[in-house]
Amino acid sequence: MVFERVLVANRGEIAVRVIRALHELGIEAVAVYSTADSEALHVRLADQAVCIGPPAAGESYLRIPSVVAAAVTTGCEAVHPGYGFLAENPAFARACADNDLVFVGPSPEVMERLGDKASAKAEMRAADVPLVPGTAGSAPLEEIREAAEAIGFPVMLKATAGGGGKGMRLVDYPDGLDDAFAAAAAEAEAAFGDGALYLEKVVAPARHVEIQVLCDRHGNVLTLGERECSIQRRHQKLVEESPSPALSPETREEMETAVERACRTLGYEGAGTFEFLLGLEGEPYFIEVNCRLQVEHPVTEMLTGVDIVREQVRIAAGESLAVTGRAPRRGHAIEIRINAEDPARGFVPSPGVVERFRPPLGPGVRVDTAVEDGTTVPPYYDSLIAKLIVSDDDRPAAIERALRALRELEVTGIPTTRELALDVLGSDGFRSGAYSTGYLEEMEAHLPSLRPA
Ligand code: MV4
Repeated sequence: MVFERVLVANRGEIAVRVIRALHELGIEAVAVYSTADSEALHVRLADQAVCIGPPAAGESYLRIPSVVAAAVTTGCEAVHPGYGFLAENPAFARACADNDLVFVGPSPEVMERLGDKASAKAEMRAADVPLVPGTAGSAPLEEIREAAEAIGFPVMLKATAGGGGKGMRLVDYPDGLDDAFAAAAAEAEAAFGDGALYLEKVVAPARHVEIQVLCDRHGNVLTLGERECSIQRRHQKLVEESPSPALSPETREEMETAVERACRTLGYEGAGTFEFLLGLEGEPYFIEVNCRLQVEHPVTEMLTGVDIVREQVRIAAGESLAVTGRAPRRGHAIEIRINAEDPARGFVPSPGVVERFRPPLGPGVRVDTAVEDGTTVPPYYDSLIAKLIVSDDDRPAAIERALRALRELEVTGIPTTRELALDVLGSDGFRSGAYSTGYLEEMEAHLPSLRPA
């Protein structure tokens, strides 16, 4: 292996996940931490740790000079950004390169082209990936109005700099377009410093399905199938699974072929995720690319046996993928996110001290977490405290295993989304597989954990 020491520019369960991959490759791991995380598991598992600032992420995990300095002063050769924080920041990737650090991810140029959603769509159009009909790029109000009249209402306004639903507006009628345009542009300007908008036809009801890829710098591409991510609430995913109950083998192959073509056109390197909406007939429409490892990557690892984080590091070191084309898959995998949130209070984050954390064990069960008995969950960061991932021979068996494991999981001291997940996995709608992105909102009145006590 080309690397001896790698900086892990993250915290929580994903920092722990990356440190494990590094150690298995015989690589030393250097952690960074804020003063809120001095006792954290990722700090204890790392071979060295550097304090990079106070609790606020803007003054620690998001501060590019501090993270780069931590890598340089400890003699690291590469930086793994995890997800969130600086993971999709081209300026960070560039700062790494300027300091002779290998950034584990695509080039800053590719990140820039794909980070702009309108330009990402242009790249995908060039590679013949199926797109949602709409404007060719960002456009002024007059042009958007013309396009909306041509497409027909309802339409969706989206921020080119957006993602995760920020700066997005559903417009039902022509009357609402001016106000929605102004509101979405202002929201995008405030959130991203860029108010540019583009227009799309609305896909509804829709399912959210994403394709995982790994690409090396020698032109090899491995596609690892899809993850179905439609069980979400306000753009926070709760359950992910693979295979998607909504994908025919033909559509899956069509999507994987299209994504492979796009990766070659782009010169993509590293792990990436291509997000699609699936319409009522299961027809795919590309929406955006994520240039990073994703929270739900273990679903694919359980399904394929490929260690995505290990491959990311090997690719960054210039090695070739051992397997290319379509990754072999077996059975069915499901991930359940456990968040420190209070369902009784509209899912507000509920940080605090975890009194007891007893993870489930047994066949086909994996838990990714940085939480132990007595861990303090700080209020400054994401509320994700653990991911439970299960796999089994088929979907019904995987659901039963997930339910068994969820019942075994014990978290005391703070409220979590565990009960909600039990309700969802036990519901007829989830078991049928015929759910869309509106499922959780539609089910709210019927799920016991969501009824006020
Ligand atoms: C859409 C859509 C319907 N039609 N685009 C939400 C987050 C962003 N990444 C894309 N999103 C959507 N884009 C068109 N043309 C519906 C959504 C959407 C959604 C997408 C995936 C998962 C959950 C969602 C929840 C609400 C809306």
